[in-house]
Amino acid sequence: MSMATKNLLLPYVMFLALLHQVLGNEAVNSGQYPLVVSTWPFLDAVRAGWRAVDSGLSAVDAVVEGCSACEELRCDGTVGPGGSPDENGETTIDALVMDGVTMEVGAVAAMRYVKDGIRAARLVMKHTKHTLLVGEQASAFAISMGLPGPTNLSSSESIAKWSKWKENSCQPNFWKNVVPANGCGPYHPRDSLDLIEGTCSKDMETVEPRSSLVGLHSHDTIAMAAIDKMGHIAVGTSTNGATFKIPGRVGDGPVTGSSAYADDEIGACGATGDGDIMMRFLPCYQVVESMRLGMEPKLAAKDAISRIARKFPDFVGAVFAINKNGVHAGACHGWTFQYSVRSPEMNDVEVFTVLP
Ligand code: SD4
Repeated sequence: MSMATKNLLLPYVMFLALLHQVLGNEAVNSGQYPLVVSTWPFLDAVRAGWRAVDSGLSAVDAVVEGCSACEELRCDGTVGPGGSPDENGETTIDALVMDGVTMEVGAVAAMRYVKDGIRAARLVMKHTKHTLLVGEQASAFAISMGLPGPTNLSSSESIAKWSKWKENSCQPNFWKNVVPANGCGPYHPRDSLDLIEGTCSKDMETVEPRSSLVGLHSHDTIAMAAIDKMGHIAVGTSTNGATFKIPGRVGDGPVTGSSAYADDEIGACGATGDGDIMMRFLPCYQVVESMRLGMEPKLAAKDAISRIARKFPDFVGAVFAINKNGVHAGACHGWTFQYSVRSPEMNDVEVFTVLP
């Protein structure tokens, strides 16, 4: 081939090489996913999610398998049945699943008598046009769709914890501005009684720091994100909420954008901590939207947490963030946070520690 012909062909060859590279990057797994990430060192839950996604199942299947494993294992006592008794000693469940491809969500809140929170959430997503079912109607729906129940969700541990709390005059609790301030209910609004009976001096309230209610073992959620082999993203959460919650209380777990959020175009986020405070800020929606505007996962996570901390300096919580390329990071406030990751270059799940 003459030099002139070579020079003529060179741009064409370079174009072909570039095309191959671009198409190759699109078609070939970059090695950064599949990926499974969860809050806390819930190793077996992440392994279950990983087995699903590594065998070719979807990201939604992976988070359902992962969170379901945590429910069965009763991770930390705060996921699945048998933990976090409410003021009546009952365990109820909040759970959510979100598909980052379709932006469909299914969730259950304050669900009684059914232990399979994440599977119930997926049934809501798959078989209804709703997003969130609550309470006993959520239980009836889940049972009618084939989940086991009705089941007593208490355990000997949850009942023992609750009895001890009753003996301790129902302290700490989630009430404020009520009488009696330092005893068990029934409670009444303090302000009106103050006016009528002048009871304020009788019942001075000790102001509890929030951290006495929301500690490491009274308050954990599994929030899990998965990227499947197709690069699709999903998130799931499951929790039995806050210990000694007022019956009917729903936390951040089933609230889209608060406990978790996923958008295939951008990435995902999972949260844990004081859901009563966190759900006011939709931290996971914030994280994903910040990444959409160009923030790296680390900065997006820190920013979402500091927005809450500025208004509630004693709140306890954390988020993890992943972008669609599998880059992950975490941020926390009020406690040291750990999150777990399984990716193709790891032999097993690895735990990352984030300091406040
Ligand atoms: C809630 N956020 O119900 C949940 C529980 C939890 O870590 O700990 N999350 O408030």
